[in-house]
Amino acid sequence: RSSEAQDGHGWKMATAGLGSRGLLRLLSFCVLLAGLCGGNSVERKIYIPLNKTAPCVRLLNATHQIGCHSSISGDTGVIHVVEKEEDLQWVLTDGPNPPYMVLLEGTLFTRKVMEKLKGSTSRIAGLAVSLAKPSPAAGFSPSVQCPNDGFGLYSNSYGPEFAHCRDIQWNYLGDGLAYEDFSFPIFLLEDENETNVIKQCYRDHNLSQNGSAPVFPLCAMQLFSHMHAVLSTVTCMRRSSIQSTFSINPEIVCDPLSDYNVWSMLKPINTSGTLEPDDKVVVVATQLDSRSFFWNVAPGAESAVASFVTQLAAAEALYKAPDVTTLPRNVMFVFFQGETFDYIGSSRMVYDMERGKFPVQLENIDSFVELRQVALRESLELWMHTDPVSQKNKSVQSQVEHLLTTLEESGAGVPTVVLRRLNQSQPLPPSSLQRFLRARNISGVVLTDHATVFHNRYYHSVYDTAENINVSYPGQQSPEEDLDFVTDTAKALADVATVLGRALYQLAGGTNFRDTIQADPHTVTRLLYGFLVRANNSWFQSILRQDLRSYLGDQGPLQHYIAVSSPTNTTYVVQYALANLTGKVVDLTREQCQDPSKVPSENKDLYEYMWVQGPLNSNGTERLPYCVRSTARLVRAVSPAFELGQWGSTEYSTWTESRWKDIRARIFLIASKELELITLAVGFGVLVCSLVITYCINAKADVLFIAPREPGSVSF
Ligand SMILES: *[C@@H]1O[C@H](CO)[C@@H](O)[C@H](O)[C@H]1NC(C)=O
Ligand SMILES: *[C@@H]1O[C@H](CO)[C@@H](O)[C@H](O)[C@H]1NC(C)=O
Ligand SMILES: *[C@@H]1O[C@H](CO)[C@@H](O)[C@H](O)[C@H]1NC(C)=O
Ligand SMILES: *[C@@H]1O[C@H](CO)[C@@H](O)[C@H](O)[C@H]1NC(C)=O
Ligand SMILES: *[C@@H]1O[C@H](CO)[C@@H](O)[C@H](O)[C@H]1NC(C)=O
Ligand SMILES: *[C@@H]1O[C@H](CO)[C@@H](O)[C@H](O)[C@H]1NC(C)=O
Ligand SMILES: *[C@@H]1O[C@H](CO)[C@@H](O)[C@H](O)[C@H]1NC(C)=O
Ligand SMILES: *[C@@H]1O[C@H](CO)[C@@H](O)[C@H](O)[C@H]1NC(C)=O
Ligand SMILES: *[C@@H]1O[C@H](CO)[C@@H](O)[C@H](O)[C@H]1NC(C)=O
Ligand SMILES: *[C@@H]1O[C@H](CO)[C@@H](O)[C@H](O)[C@H]1NC(C)=O
Ligand SMILES: *[C@@H]1O[C@H](CO)[C@@H](O)[C@H](O)[C@H]1NC(C)=O
Ligand SMILES: CC(=O)N[C@H]1CO[C@H](CO)[C@@H](O)[C@@H]1O
Repeated sequence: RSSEAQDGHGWKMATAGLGSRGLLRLLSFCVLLAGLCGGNSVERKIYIPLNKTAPCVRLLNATHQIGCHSSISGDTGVIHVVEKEEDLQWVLTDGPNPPYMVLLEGTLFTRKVMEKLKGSTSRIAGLAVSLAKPSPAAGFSPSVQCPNDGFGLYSNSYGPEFAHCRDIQWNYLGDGLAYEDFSFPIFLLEDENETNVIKQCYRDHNLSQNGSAPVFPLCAMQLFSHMHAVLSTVTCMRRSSIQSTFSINPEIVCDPLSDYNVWSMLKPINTSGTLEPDDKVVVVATQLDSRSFFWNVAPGAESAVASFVTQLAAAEALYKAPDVTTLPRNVMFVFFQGETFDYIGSSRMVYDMERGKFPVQLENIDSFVELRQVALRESLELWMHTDPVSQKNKSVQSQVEHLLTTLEESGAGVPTVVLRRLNQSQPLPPSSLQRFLRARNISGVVLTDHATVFHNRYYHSVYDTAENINVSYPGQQSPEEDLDFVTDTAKALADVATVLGRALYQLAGGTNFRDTIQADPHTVTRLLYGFLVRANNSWFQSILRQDLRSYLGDQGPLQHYIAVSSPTNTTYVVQYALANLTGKVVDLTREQCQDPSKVPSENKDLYEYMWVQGPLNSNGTERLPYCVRSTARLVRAVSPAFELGQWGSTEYSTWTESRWKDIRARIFLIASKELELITLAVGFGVLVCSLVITYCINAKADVLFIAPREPGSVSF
């Protein structure tokens, strides 16, 4: 009985300081706040990952770093949508919650705006750029005005009047953004729906009304694109090489941009040896790669695809001529990779030719025809560019003259292509031929759709898509119908391919069948569809090796960025397309096809053998594979600078790509700094409060919790 009384007394004692009412209030307040803050921090943790983005990454050359990077734990900022230039004011000066993550409308992604953002990095955490639809009307090219300057033919010591594009700024729209160094991350939002998710989050939480500051919580974005390499290729390669001498597990921070060139010969040659000096070869070349500001986004419709598709179609047409095996000269088709980055592919081929590491030598080259951008012809004209400096030599000049006349004759039979000469004192546009002319004065011509500056208004940008070269399909067609739908662009390119095929036939010494050579618009349209619209189509599937299926991706076009893990998708698909168009189906089993050395009639020195998937059978259940024999091969395209260990080379491309660990983007809600402080303070209060209570309870524990009496003492 007395213990009960003591009990109540003890409880009163413990709470005497606070008063029982006060305690109750404090407790309920604590619970309430904890609930509120707890709810808030749970909300804060709801991250929405952005699934369809492309980052801008860091690339390095001998002297500079370009591109973007974030801090190692990602950069975070409150989202602010910038739809017109005036909106920048908020981000740059007015907004009270820096740093900001700017969601920039595609049309505003210009040098002018970017310079403003670059100038106030303390207020900018990063940038997400949405795609402009339709493409910016004024044109947009993040490349430079004088592409590959310094690595082509003209320099202060050779044709100085043409050096640094003094004569013509070929890519006059180029603003050079893709060659700038940014200290914050920049991502491309590829999916409109995701952009809308972000905008909605912004509208719900962050929209400022009447210029007043929005209320927390705010919608924020976090971008991760931390880059390991810094400063320059010289720095990062030296670091890697020092590590690899001292460590078994060196940490590599950058890799050279490299891939493979695709090439084939009209008449098979022994690739284990080299040609005799008096074997003559006509070279026809184009480039495979393109780029944009963002990593692995390189649609390159006009800057690469249209021309390599034309060359593939010309190859098909020429191989079909009945007397190709008896022509006095051979023809070599070559597709250079990495030309975008200071001529990686062509400089490597010239390097290999000079050192006898390639079956064809420089002295074997009789003439050189190159296709650059050819899809945007105005009024039928195809322009023939030649080099004025090498033509100072009269013998070179007469060879070039012969080349141009041959082309003109071949064009005469095709009314829709008008070949035009240019002023003899006009320099070559950026082209692979320049790398060959650096080594030897060969007679060469570059064919383009532009007389002076590029017609391409989206050179090396994300907008150089099928739309840019007017490839479009009537609606309500199935993918299979689109694949075979002959577009006007395909017809026009097939005409160019016909002219090219005929000219090559004649340059190779053919006479009898020139006018029967005809490129197939059907082939051109399928290739355009495959490379620009949907690579994963029935034709591309049927011509690839089974293990290469995944290179076609799911939906959509291929990207033509050279990259560091090779061969890339484009390289393989072009090689297999070339094999399909110029090769023969041979009757070999799978084992024989994979190792033809045991078959007496076949020879691996002369041919390449591919066991391809083949088409689906009639009921669509299985594929009918077969063996294709062709001369379509790959040859390494790594800049000689890395072969030679000259990482500071000014002769060869030195571009490398930084490595990274984590690239991703996400959005979430964040609380204000004040709210976070309050949360902390309340948390602390709760802690102190509970400590006090615990102490009191503990101090009076003997009173509060009466130890069970000894069983023996239970009386009454
Ligand atoms: C990205 O994918 C995840 C998982 O599929 C999904 O929860 C999220 O909503 C997606 N992000 C956006 C912005 O749609
Ligand atoms: C490296 O790239 C930067 C940026 O484009 C350029 O200014 C510089 O001249 C390049 N360096 C070399 C050696 O090519
Ligand atoms: C965007 O969402 C709409 C409706 O939800 C859908 O029809 C459309 O296919 C989506 N677009 C993309 C690119 O996912
Ligand atoms: C914004 O300003 C208008 C008039 O200037 C006013 O009617 C409105 O209440 C303001 N809204 C807010 C959220 O302050
Ligand atoms: C190709 O050349 C190699 C080395 O010169 C020679 O061994 C081989 O027999 C040649 N192959 C053919 C088919 O001529
Ligand atoms: C002109 O070029 C040819 C080779 O194409 C060379 O043999 C000749 O010596 C050159 N002539 C002059 C004057 O340089
Ligand atoms: C070629 O261009 C030069 C200078 O650009 C000019 O002087 C010359 O008249 C032009 N020739 C022709 C045939 O247009
Ligand atoms: C090509 O010819 C020009 C002019 O005739 C000459 O200056 C140059 O050195 C030659 N180039 C090579 C690689 O021989
Ligand atoms: C390229 O090939 C890779 C690897 O097979 C594949 O994952 C990727 O989706 C392909 N890229 C495109 C754009 O199709
Ligand atoms: C090329 O592909 C077409 C269509 O799949 C096929 O009919 C043809 O036999 C192939 N040709 C070669 C040489 O592989
Ligand atoms: C499909 O056709 C193949 C022969 O082309 C046959 O062997 C197979 O049984 C057929 N499958 C079905 C489900 O009809
Ligand atoms: C000006 C402003 O506060 N705008 C919005 C910001 O987000 C909050 C929270 O969702 C909204 O209530 C505001 O209207």
